[in-house]
Amino acid sequence: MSDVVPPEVRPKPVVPAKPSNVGAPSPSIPIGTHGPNLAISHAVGHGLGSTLLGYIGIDTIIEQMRKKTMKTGFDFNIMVVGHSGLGKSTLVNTLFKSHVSRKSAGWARDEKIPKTVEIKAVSHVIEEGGVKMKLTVVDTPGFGDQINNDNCWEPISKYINEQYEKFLKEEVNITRKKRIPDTRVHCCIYFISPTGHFLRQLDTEFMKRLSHSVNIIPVIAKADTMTLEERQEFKQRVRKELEVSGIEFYPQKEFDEDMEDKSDNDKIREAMPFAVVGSDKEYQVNGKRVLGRKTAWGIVEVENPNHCEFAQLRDFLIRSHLQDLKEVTHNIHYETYRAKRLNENGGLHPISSSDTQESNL
Ligand SMILES: Nc1nc2c(ncn2[C@@H]2O[C@H](COP(=O)(O)OP(=O)(O)O)[C@@H](O)[C@H]2O)c(=O)[nH]1
Ligand SMILES: [Mg+2]
Repeated sequence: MSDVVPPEVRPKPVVPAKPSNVGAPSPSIPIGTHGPNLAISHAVGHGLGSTLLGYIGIDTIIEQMRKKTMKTGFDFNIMVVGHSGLGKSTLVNTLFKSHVSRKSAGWARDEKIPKTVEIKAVSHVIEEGGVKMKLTVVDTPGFGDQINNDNCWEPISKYINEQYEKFLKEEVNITRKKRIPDTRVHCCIYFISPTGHFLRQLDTEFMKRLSHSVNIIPVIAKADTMTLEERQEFKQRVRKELEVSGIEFYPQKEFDEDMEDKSDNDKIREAMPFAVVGSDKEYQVNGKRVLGRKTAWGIVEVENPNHCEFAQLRDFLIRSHLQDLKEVTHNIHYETYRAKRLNENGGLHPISSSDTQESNL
């Protein structure tokens, strides 16, 4: 093996342009005996080092992944839970700036409170900047609306597990789909009543039971019905109660990946539960059209951080943690379900594709 490679002028990379930070010193072991300039990167092993000899193009993986995602799009499944009238449908419409909730074919116009918890999933494809997101909103009308709300978390838990089961069956099929349709719930937004008092028993019961199978994001609904002081006090009280009850909401401390993650997520955890206001009506404020709620005293602007914490929730949910929500669902919640199922079954037997149902979402 020839160890010493004479310095040579390498041709410039054809695609793409070398980013400015390429060529900056990277961790490498200088091989002192073979010449003053030769350096071989640790990770490259017996190959020739990338540091000195020119641009390889490893960083283009990002662009390649971007192109793939643009082509295939991605699934995002969001569930809303809380008793009726707390603004669940409105908030989802506010988040996605369109009528993505309560728009299924066959959804009764004069929606009555169901006698038991119902689960309704409605999907839409939303496209922005050439990226397609298949959004599924899972609504749970009837939750907490009965006189006796015992076990009303059960149908929700069943739905969540059914989606894991569907995914698992697809995975163990001999002939697998190239892309398994993902109907697993990536996050469950839990709406807390803006009572200013305490959490209801149902709230703690639900979150306790479900927090190990889905990412729960608690929010305080209709925050415009409280004064700023009441809101702050209530938030603090809710945080304390969640801690005392041992409820781990998303982002869970134990899944912080490094110190940077921890410090970012600590800030989010300290600000949760976000006190939100939803609206799908637009108003003109200072020459700009904004989503807001018109009251006798003025307009509550949903995206104005001085008015409520909707923007913080939106940034967290979509702009910074959407990918992580999907990863935690897949790597932690689904993995737990999968391991349990495979253990209890002595290994799930492969099933033919005709045995599984096509996702109808
Ligand atoms: N004050 C206030 N009212 C809201 C808010 N969000 C929704 N609403 C109103 O509350 C009612 C119920 O909202 P909806 O989204 O249907 O609640 P859901 O039953 O939880 O889906 C509607 O009249 C909404 O206009 C909010 O943030 N603040
Ligand atoms: Mg609704």
